[in-house]
Amino acid sequence: MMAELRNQLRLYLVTDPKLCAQTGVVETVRRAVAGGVTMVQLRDKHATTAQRIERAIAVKEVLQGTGVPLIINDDVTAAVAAGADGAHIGQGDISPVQARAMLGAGKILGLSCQTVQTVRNADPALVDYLGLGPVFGTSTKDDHAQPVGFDGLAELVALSSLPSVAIGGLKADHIKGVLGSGADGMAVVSAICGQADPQAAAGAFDAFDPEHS
Ligand code: TZP
Ligand code: MG
Repeated sequence: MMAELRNQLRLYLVTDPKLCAQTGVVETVRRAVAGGVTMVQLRDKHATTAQRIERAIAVKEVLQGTGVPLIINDDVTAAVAAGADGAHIGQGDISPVQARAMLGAGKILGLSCQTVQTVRNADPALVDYLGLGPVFGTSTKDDHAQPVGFDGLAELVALSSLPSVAIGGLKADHIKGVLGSGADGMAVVSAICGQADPQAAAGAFDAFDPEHS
């Protein structure tokens, strides 16, 4: 189960509806998964729960049979209602205790951590994986914390037994730095969302996959 999750975290697409406006979120996901994305998170800071549920159900259809899990950002209610594979919460969202209670035992719960203290506080009995960063500054999230760089990332990864995915300003040529820090994979938004060819954009990460080089 945990080994499977570590593999699924390898190339984690986080969608941004604004960046995906031209192609659309659902179509971006479809193409990105064809290009090798291994996990998908729907992230829409401005949607209602009803809109998130509707979008999640549409994306679920696209992911059917691919083995790629669908995670909903922030909104555990929407994740449960849509029958998604899990939810991802941050330090300012509902607590992992509450989120786990709502999700039940079988679903995936991710937690964003930016600091040593928040990683130390992450309870492996409640949380399945950590999102760590931002590694680099990024304009995709305007209120992001201080970037940690690869050294900071390595420090955070080493503090927890949980699977982890790095996020923040990551592009295909950062994969060595990310895997070298001990994280299981990388989460990307702008490296895929809004790219003219999301399938090729996802596929570019494969060129740096140690299993393929
Ligand atoms: N959390 C920390 S950085 C970030 C989130 C959601 C955005 C990452 O976007 P990008 O475009 O991959 O830098
Ligand atoms: Mg959040």
